[in-house]
Amino acid sequence: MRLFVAIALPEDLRARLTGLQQGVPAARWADPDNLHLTLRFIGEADGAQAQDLDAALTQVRAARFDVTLAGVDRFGQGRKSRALWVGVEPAPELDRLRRKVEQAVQAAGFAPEGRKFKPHVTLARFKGDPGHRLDDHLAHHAAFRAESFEVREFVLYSSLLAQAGAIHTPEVVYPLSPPTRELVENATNTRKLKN
Ligand code: 2AM
Repeated sequence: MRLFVAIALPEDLRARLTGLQQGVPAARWADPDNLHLTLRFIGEADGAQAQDLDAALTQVRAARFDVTLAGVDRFGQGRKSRALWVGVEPAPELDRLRRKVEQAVQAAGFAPEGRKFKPHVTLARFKGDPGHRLDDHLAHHAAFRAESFEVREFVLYSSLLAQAGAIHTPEVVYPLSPPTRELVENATNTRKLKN
């Protein structure tokens, strides 16, 4: 199985992102159903490794948080551009979740991720030179900013590389914790004490 851990995007946000999936003829646009924010690419794993991974990810504890997608950019330069993507506004909670997921992945026996985390949502990939149309696209959508959304869970996906493109299937969903009543009550108590 080819696995990765990611944050799924709400349907209305994915619909909005499809508005950015045009105007670059050389682009191989990602299927709108597949648009996601990768936390960790795992790669090939057998059944036992997948079970260990699931057990470790189940231990991850984190609270819900908001994420805002903004800006467009590319991986690679000029003729060697490889991907067009939407960026993510800095969110310390996202980095914290990413670190916890990374710890869990390593606890399950996988090698550490060598690359720096650059949160993004890939819109398109390029095989050849995308030409000036990619520059035009980046300039035109530079000010793109979506409504923020609340991340309530993260997902372990399997990815099947098919002729028509990758098919991503959610295998396990890991909920993040909601703000608890207890915390609200504690906050009230604290205020009372101070008064
Ligand atoms: P990308 O969208 O930036 O290409 C599933 O393939 C997900 O894992 C993709 O979102 C992809 O990110 C990410 N990924 C990270 N490293 C990868 C790799 N070496 N091969 C394939 N996908 C990778």
